[in-house]
Amino acid sequence: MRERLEALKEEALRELEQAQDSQQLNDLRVKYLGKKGPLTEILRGMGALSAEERPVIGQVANEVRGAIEQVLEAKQEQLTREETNARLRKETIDVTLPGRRRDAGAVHPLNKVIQEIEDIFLGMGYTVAEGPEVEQDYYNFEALNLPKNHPARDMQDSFYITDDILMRTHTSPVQVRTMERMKGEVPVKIICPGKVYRRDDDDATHSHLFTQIEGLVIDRNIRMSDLKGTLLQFVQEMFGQDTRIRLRPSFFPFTEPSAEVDVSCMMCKGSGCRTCKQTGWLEILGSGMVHPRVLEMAGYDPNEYSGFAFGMGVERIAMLKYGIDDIRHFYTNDLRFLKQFVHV
Ligand code: 2NM
Repeated sequence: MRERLEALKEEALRELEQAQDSQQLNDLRVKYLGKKGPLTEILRGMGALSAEERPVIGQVANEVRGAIEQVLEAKQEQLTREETNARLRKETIDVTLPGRRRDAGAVHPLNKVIQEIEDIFLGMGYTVAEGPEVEQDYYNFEALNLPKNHPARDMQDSFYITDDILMRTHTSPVQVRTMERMKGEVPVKIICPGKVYRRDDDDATHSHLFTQIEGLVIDRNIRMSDLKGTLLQFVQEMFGQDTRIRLRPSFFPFTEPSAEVDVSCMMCKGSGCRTCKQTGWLEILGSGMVHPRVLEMAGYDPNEYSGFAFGMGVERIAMLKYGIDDIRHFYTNDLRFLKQFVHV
Protein backbone atom coordinates (compact mmCIF):
# COMPACT_ATOMS: atom_id res chain seq x y z
CA MET A 1 0.00 0.00 0.00
CA ARG A 2 2.79 2.37 0.94
CA GLU A 3 4.55 1.55 -2.36
CA ARG A 4 1.37 2.24 -4.32
CA LEU A 5 1.05 5.62 -2.65
CA GLU A 6 4.71 6.48 -3.29
CA ALA A 7 4.35 5.45 -6.95
CA LEU A 8 1.18 7.52 -7.22
CA LYS A 9 2.98 10.55 -5.83
CA GLU A 10 5.92 10.10 -8.23
CA GLU A 11 3.61 9.79 -11.22
CA ALA A 12 1.42 12.74 -10.18
CA LEU A 13 4.37 15.07 -9.57
CA ARG A 14 5.96 14.09 -12.91
CA GLU A 15 2.74 14.77 -14.80
CA LEU A 16 2.09 18.02 -12.95
CA GLU A 17 5.59 19.22 -13.80
CA GLN A 18 4.80 18.73 -17.51
CA ALA A 19 1.46 20.55 -17.53
CA GLN A 20 1.47 23.22 -20.27
CA ASP A 21 -1.53 25.33 -19.27
CA SER A 22 -4.25 25.90 -16.68
CA GLN A 23 -6.62 23.58 -18.49
CA GLN A 24 -4.22 20.64 -18.35
CA LEU A 25 -3.44 21.42 -14.72
CA ASN A 26 -7.10 21.38 -13.83
CA ASP A 27 -7.57 18.04 -15.62
CA LEU A 28 -4.72 16.65 -13.48
CA ARG A 29 -6.28 18.00 -10.29
CA VAL A 30 -9.45 16.06 -11.10
CA LYS A 31 -7.49 13.00 -12.18
CA TYR A 32 -5.45 12.68 -8.92
CA LEU A 33 -7.51 14.39 -6.26
CA GLY A 34 -11.03 14.03 -7.67
CA LYS A 35 -13.78 11.83 -6.22
CA LYS A 36 -13.03 9.13 -8.77
CA GLY A 37 -9.24 9.48 -8.44
CA PRO A 38 -6.79 6.87 -7.09
CA LEU A 39 -6.18 8.67 -3.80
CA THR A 40 -9.87 8.73 -2.91
CA GLU A 41 -10.08 5.09 -3.86
CA ILE A 42 -7.15 4.19 -1.59
CA LEU A 43 -8.60 6.14 1.33
CA ARG A 44 -11.95 4.41 0.82
CA GLY A 45 -10.25 1.01 0.95
CA MET A 46 -8.55 1.71 4.32
CA GLY A 47 -11.30 -0.13 6.16
CA ALA A 48 -9.71 -3.39 5.02
CA LEU A 49 -6.40 -2.57 6.72
CA SER A 50 -5.36 -3.75 10.15
CA ALA A 51 -5.63 -1.40 13.13
CA GLU A 52 -1.81 -0.94 13.23
CA GLU A 53 -1.48 -0.25 9.52
CA ARG A 54 -4.44 2.15 9.20
CA PRO A 55 -2.92 5.25 10.91
CA VAL A 56 0.45 4.76 9.21
CA ILE A 57 -1.05 4.44 5.73
CA GLY A 58 -3.49 7.23 6.54
CA GLN A 59 -0.61 9.52 7.35
CA VAL A 60 1.29 8.56 4.17
CA ALA A 61 -1.87 9.13 2.11
CA ASN A 62 -2.30 12.57 3.64
CA GLU A 63 1.34 13.39 2.96
CA VAL A 64 0.92 12.35 -0.67
CA ARG A 65 -2.27 14.46 -0.97
CA GLY A 66 -0.43 17.40 0.65
CA ALA A 67 2.55 17.07 -1.69
CA ILE A 68 0.31 16.92 -4.78
CA GLU A 69 -1.69 19.94 -3.59
CA GLN A 70 1.46 21.93 -2.94
CA VAL A 71 2.88 21.24 -6.38
CA LEU A 72 -0.51 21.93 -7.95
CA GLU A 73 -0.68 25.31 -6.28
CA ALA A 74 2.88 26.27 -7.20
CA LYS A 75 2.34 25.13 -10.77
CA GLN A 76 -0.96 26.97 -11.01
CA GLU A 77 0.74 30.17 -9.91
CA GLN A 78 3.55 29.70 -12.42
CA LEU A 79 1.17 28.95 -15.31
CA THR A 80 -1.09 31.88 -14.51
CA ARG A 81 1.91 34.17 -14.45
CA GLU A 82 3.17 32.80 -17.76
CA GLU A 83 -0.25 33.05 -19.38
CA THR A 84 -0.69 36.63 -18.20
CA ASN A 85 2.73 37.57 -19.50
CA ALA A 86 2.02 35.93 -22.87
CA ARG A 87 -1.30 37.76 -23.17
CA LEU A 88 0.28 41.11 -22.27
CA ARG A 89 3.05 40.53 -24.80
CA LYS A 90 0.45 39.83 -27.47
CA GLU A 91 -1.57 42.90 -26.51
CA THR A 92 1.26 45.40 -26.68
CA ILE A 93 0.76 48.15 -29.22
CA ASP A 94 3.41 50.13 -30.98
CA VAL A 95 2.67 53.65 -29.83
CA THR A 96 5.30 54.97 -32.24
CA LEU A 97 3.29 53.86 -35.32
CA PRO A 98 1.92 56.85 -37.25
CA GLY A 99 -1.83 57.36 -36.69
CA ARG A 100 -4.49 57.00 -39.37
CA ARG A 101 -5.02 60.42 -40.88
CA ARG A 102 -8.62 61.62 -40.67
CA ASP A 103 -9.99 64.09 -43.21
CA ALA A 104 -11.15 67.19 -41.39
CA GLY A 105 -14.57 68.49 -42.36
CA ALA A 106 -15.04 72.11 -43.40
CA VAL A 107 -17.86 74.61 -43.57
CA HIS A 108 -19.65 74.49 -46.95
CA PRO A 109 -18.96 77.59 -49.07
CA LEU A 110 -22.68 78.48 -49.06
CA ASN A 111 -22.74 78.38 -45.28
CA LYS A 112 -19.61 80.57 -45.18
CA VAL A 113 -21.37 83.20 -47.29
CA ILE A 114 -24.50 82.90 -45.11
CA GLN A 115 -22.38 83.42 -41.98
CA GLU A 116 -20.65 86.41 -43.55
CA ILE A 117 -23.98 88.03 -44.49
CA GLU A 118 -25.42 87.24 -41.05
CA ASP A 119 -22.41 88.91 -39.40
CA ILE A 120 -22.92 92.09 -41.43
CA PHE A 121 -26.60 92.35 -40.44
CA LEU A 122 -25.97 91.31 -36.82
CA GLY A 123 -23.60 94.31 -36.76
CA MET A 124 -26.55 96.50 -37.77
CA GLY A 125 -28.73 95.15 -34.95
CA TYR A 126 -30.68 92.46 -36.79
CA THR A 127 -31.45 89.01 -35.40
CA VAL A 128 -31.58 85.77 -37.39
CA ALA A 129 -34.96 84.02 -37.73
CA GLU A 130 -35.60 80.55 -39.11
CA GLY A 131 -38.71 78.54 -39.95
CA PRO A 132 -40.05 75.40 -41.64
CA GLU A 133 -39.12 74.38 -45.20
CA VAL A 134 -42.42 72.50 -45.54
CA GLU A 135 -44.89 75.36 -45.35
CA GLN A 136 -48.59 76.16 -45.43
CA ASP A 137 -50.05 77.84 -48.49
CA TYR A 138 -51.23 80.63 -46.17
CA TYR A 139 -47.73 81.65 -45.01
CA ASN A 140 -46.04 81.04 -48.36
CA PHE A 141 -48.59 82.86 -50.55
CA GLU A 142 -51.83 84.12 -49.00
CA ALA A 143 -50.28 86.29 -46.26
CA LEU A 144 -47.86 87.74 -48.81
CA ASN A 145 -50.61 89.21 -50.96
CA LEU A 146 -50.33 86.53 -53.61
CA PRO A 147 -53.97 86.11 -54.65
CA LYS A 148 -55.40 82.64 -55.33
CA ASN A 149 -54.97 82.91 -59.09
CA HIS A 150 -51.55 84.50 -59.11
CA PRO A 151 -49.24 82.79 -61.65
CA ALA A 152 -46.58 82.18 -58.95
CA ARG A 153 -49.03 79.85 -57.19
CA ASP A 154 -49.21 77.56 -60.21
CA MET A 155 -48.82 73.86 -59.39
CA GLN A 156 -46.22 73.84 -62.17
CA ASP A 157 -43.95 76.21 -60.25
CA SER A 158 -43.94 74.77 -56.72
CA PHE A 159 -43.49 71.41 -55.04
CA TYR A 160 -46.88 70.75 -53.46
CA ILE A 161 -47.20 68.14 -50.71
CA THR A 162 -51.01 68.45 -50.45
CA ASP A 163 -53.52 71.05 -51.70
CA ASP A 164 -52.38 73.54 -49.06
CA ILE A 165 -48.92 72.32 -47.99
CA LEU A 166 -45.85 72.90 -50.14
CA MET A 167 -42.07 73.31 -50.03
CA ARG A 168 -41.56 77.02 -49.37
CA THR A 169 -40.67 78.96 -52.54
CA HIS A 170 -39.00 81.79 -50.58
CA THR A 171 -38.12 82.54 -46.94
CA SER A 172 -40.78 85.29 -46.65
CA PRO A 173 -43.15 82.92 -44.75
CA VAL A 174 -40.59 83.00 -41.90
CA GLN A 175 -40.99 86.77 -41.82
CA VAL A 176 -44.77 86.49 -41.73
CA ARG A 177 -44.51 84.00 -38.85
CA THR A 178 -42.13 86.35 -37.02
CA MET A 179 -44.49 89.32 -37.44
CA GLU A 180 -47.35 87.18 -36.09
CA ARG A 181 -45.24 86.18 -33.07
CA MET A 182 -44.30 89.81 -32.37
CA LYS A 183 -48.04 90.67 -32.08
CA GLY A 184 -47.70 94.20 -33.42
CA GLU A 185 -44.56 95.05 -31.38
CA VAL A 186 -41.74 97.07 -32.97
CA PRO A 187 -39.03 97.17 -34.06
CA VAL A 188 -38.97 94.04 -36.19
CA LYS A 189 -35.43 93.70 -37.53
CA ILE A 190 -34.66 90.25 -38.86
CA ILE A 191 -32.90 88.35 -41.59
CA CYS A 192 -34.07 84.89 -42.64
CA PRO A 193 -31.58 82.55 -44.30
CA GLY A 194 -32.62 79.15 -45.58
CA LYS A 195 -33.30 76.67 -48.35
CA VAL A 196 -36.13 77.32 -50.78
CA TYR A 197 -37.63 75.14 -53.53
CA ARG A 198 -38.90 75.84 -57.04
CA ARG A 199 -39.91 73.51 -59.85
CA ASP A 200 -37.19 74.52 -62.30
CA ASP A 201 -35.05 72.38 -64.53
CA ASP A 202 -31.51 72.50 -63.12
CA ASP A 203 -28.86 74.14 -65.29
CA ALA A 204 -25.76 76.31 -64.76
CA THR A 205 -27.80 79.19 -63.31
CA HIS A 206 -30.96 77.46 -61.98
CA SER A 207 -31.43 74.96 -59.17
CA HIS A 208 -34.73 73.53 -57.91
CA LEU A 209 -33.20 73.93 -54.42
CA PHE A 210 -31.37 77.12 -53.61
CA THR A 211 -30.60 79.38 -50.66
CA GLN A 212 -32.17 82.71 -49.90
CA ILE A 213 -31.58 85.43 -47.35
CA GLU A 214 -34.42 87.85 -46.82
CA GLY A 215 -34.46 90.84 -44.53
CA LEU A 216 -37.34 92.71 -42.91
CA VAL A 217 -37.53 95.92 -40.87
CA ILE A 218 -40.77 97.28 -39.40
CA ASP A 219 -41.04 100.35 -37.22
CA ARG A 220 -42.61 103.81 -37.22
CA ASN A 221 -41.46 106.08 -40.07
CA ILE A 222 -39.47 103.49 -42.01
CA ARG A 223 -39.01 104.78 -45.54
CA MET A 224 -37.32 104.05 -48.84
CA SER A 225 -34.14 105.89 -47.84
CA ASP A 226 -33.72 103.49 -44.87
CA LEU A 227 -33.84 100.61 -47.33
CA LYS A 228 -31.33 102.26 -49.64
CA GLY A 229 -28.89 103.17 -46.84
CA THR A 230 -29.11 99.68 -45.33
CA LEU A 231 -28.41 97.94 -48.62
CA LEU A 232 -25.54 100.30 -49.45
CA GLN A 233 -23.96 99.56 -46.06
CA PHE A 234 -24.44 95.82 -46.69
CA VAL A 235 -22.90 95.69 -50.18
CA GLN A 236 -19.94 97.85 -49.12
CA GLU A 237 -19.12 95.47 -46.28
CA MET A 238 -19.69 92.48 -48.56
CA PHE A 239 -17.92 93.59 -51.76
CA GLY A 240 -15.72 96.54 -50.73
CA GLN A 241 -16.12 100.14 -49.57
CA ASP A 242 -16.03 101.52 -53.14
CA THR A 243 -19.15 99.53 -54.14
CA ARG A 244 -22.14 101.58 -55.37
CA ILE A 245 -25.80 100.65 -55.82
CA ARG A 246 -28.67 101.74 -58.05
CA LEU A 247 -32.39 101.04 -57.64
CA ARG A 248 -34.68 100.25 -60.59
CA PRO A 249 -38.48 100.11 -60.34
CA SER A 250 -39.80 96.57 -60.21
CA PHE A 251 -42.81 94.59 -59.03
CA PHE A 252 -43.43 92.10 -56.21
CA PRO A 253 -46.91 91.32 -54.88
CA PHE A 254 -45.68 91.77 -51.28
CA THR A 255 -43.97 95.18 -51.66
CA GLU A 256 -45.12 98.57 -52.95
CA PRO A 257 -43.15 100.27 -54.29
CA SER A 258 -40.68 97.56 -55.31
CA ALA A 259 -37.13 97.95 -56.52
CA GLU A 260 -34.47 95.80 -58.12
CA VAL A 261 -31.05 96.60 -56.65
CA ASP A 262 -27.94 96.55 -58.82
CA VAL A 263 -24.40 96.73 -57.43
CA SER A 264 -21.45 98.13 -59.32
CA CYS A 265 -19.51 95.19 -60.77
CA MET A 266 -16.88 94.05 -58.26
CA MET A 267 -14.83 92.52 -61.10
CA CYS A 268 -14.28 95.64 -63.21
CA LYS A 269 -15.35 98.31 -60.69
CA GLY A 270 -18.06 99.41 -63.10
CA SER A 271 -16.05 99.90 -66.25
CA GLY A 272 -17.62 96.92 -68.02
CA CYS A 273 -16.44 93.31 -68.32
CA ARG A 274 -17.64 89.79 -69.14
CA THR A 275 -19.16 89.23 -65.67
CA CYS A 276 -21.42 92.32 -65.91
CA LYS A 277 -21.95 91.92 -69.67
CA GLN A 278 -20.26 95.30 -70.24
CA THR A 279 -22.94 97.14 -68.22
CA GLY A 280 -20.84 97.84 -65.11
CA TRP A 281 -23.79 96.62 -62.95
CA LEU A 282 -24.91 93.32 -61.43
CA GLU A 283 -28.43 92.51 -60.29
CA ILE A 284 -28.25 90.92 -56.83
CA LEU A 285 -31.24 91.99 -54.72
CA GLY A 286 -35.01 92.43 -54.86
CA SER A 287 -36.57 94.84 -52.39
CA GLY A 288 -39.37 97.21 -51.55
CA MET A 289 -41.63 98.76 -48.94
CA VAL A 290 -43.77 96.09 -47.32
CA HIS A 291 -47.25 96.14 -48.87
CA PRO A 292 -49.89 97.61 -46.48
CA ARG A 293 -52.05 94.49 -46.94
CA VAL A 294 -49.11 92.28 -45.82
CA LEU A 295 -48.59 94.44 -42.73
CA GLU A 296 -52.29 94.38 -41.93
CA MET A 297 -52.68 90.59 -42.30
CA ALA A 298 -49.71 90.07 -39.96
CA GLY A 299 -51.18 92.33 -37.28
CA TYR A 300 -49.47 95.69 -37.98
CA ASP A 301 -51.61 98.80 -38.59
CA PRO A 302 -50.26 100.20 -41.90
CA ASN A 303 -51.33 103.69 -40.81
CA GLU A 304 -48.99 103.52 -37.83
CA TYR A 305 -46.18 101.30 -39.08
CA SER A 306 -44.18 100.84 -42.27
CA GLY A 307 -41.35 98.56 -43.25
CA PHE A 308 -38.92 97.54 -45.91
CA ALA A 309 -37.94 94.08 -47.07
CA PHE A 310 -35.34 92.63 -49.39
CA GLY A 311 -34.26 89.25 -50.66
CA MET A 312 -31.19 87.76 -52.31
CA GLY A 313 -29.99 84.44 -53.67
CA VAL A 314 -26.95 83.25 -51.72
CA GLU A 315 -25.64 81.07 -54.56
CA ARG A 316 -25.60 84.02 -56.94
CA ILE A 317 -23.63 86.12 -54.45
CA ALA A 318 -21.20 83.28 -53.77
CA MET A 319 -20.77 82.69 -57.53
CA LEU A 320 -19.95 86.38 -58.10
CA LYS A 321 -17.65 86.57 -55.07
CA TYR A 322 -15.65 83.43 -55.93
CA GLY A 323 -16.04 83.31 -59.72
CA ILE A 324 -18.04 80.05 -59.72
CA ASP A 325 -19.58 79.32 -63.12
CA ASP A 326 -22.20 76.66 -62.30
CA ILE A 327 -24.76 76.67 -59.45
CA ARG A 328 -24.80 72.86 -59.45
CA HIS A 329 -21.30 72.83 -57.93
CA PHE A 330 -22.88 73.77 -54.58
CA TYR A 331 -24.95 70.60 -54.51
CA THR A 332 -22.86 67.87 -56.17
CA ASN A 333 -20.44 67.77 -53.22
CA ASP A 334 -17.37 67.13 -55.34
CA LEU A 335 -14.49 67.41 -52.83
CA ARG A 336 -12.28 68.96 -55.52
CA PHE A 337 -14.73 71.87 -55.54
CA LEU A 338 -15.42 72.02 -51.80
CA LYS A 339 -11.73 71.83 -50.77
CA GLN A 340 -11.01 75.08 -52.61
CA PHE A 341 -12.97 76.93 -49.92
CA VAL A 342 -11.48 75.33 -46.83
CA HIS A 343 -9.14 78.29 -46.24
CA VAL A 344 -11.31 81.05 -47.70
C1 2NM B 1 -37.76 89.92 -51.98
C2 2NM B 1 -38.00 91.11 -52.63
C3 2NM B 1 -38.85 92.05 -52.06
C4 2NM B 1 -39.85 90.27 -48.96
C5 2NM B 1 -41.03 90.75 -48.46
C6 2NM B 1 -41.23 90.14 -47.28
C7 2NM B 1 -42.36 90.29 -46.32
F1 2NM B 1 -42.54 89.17 -45.67
F2 2NM B 1 -42.05 91.20 -45.43
F3 2NM B 1 -43.43 90.64 -46.94
N1 2NM B 1 -40.20 89.33 -47.06
N2 2NM B 1 -39.35 89.42 -48.10
C8 2NM B 1 -39.20 90.57 -50.21
C9 2NM B 1 -39.44 91.78 -50.84
C10 2NM B 1 -38.36 89.66 -50.77
O1 2NM B 1 -36.97 88.91 -52.45
C11 2NM B 1 -36.46 89.03 -53.75
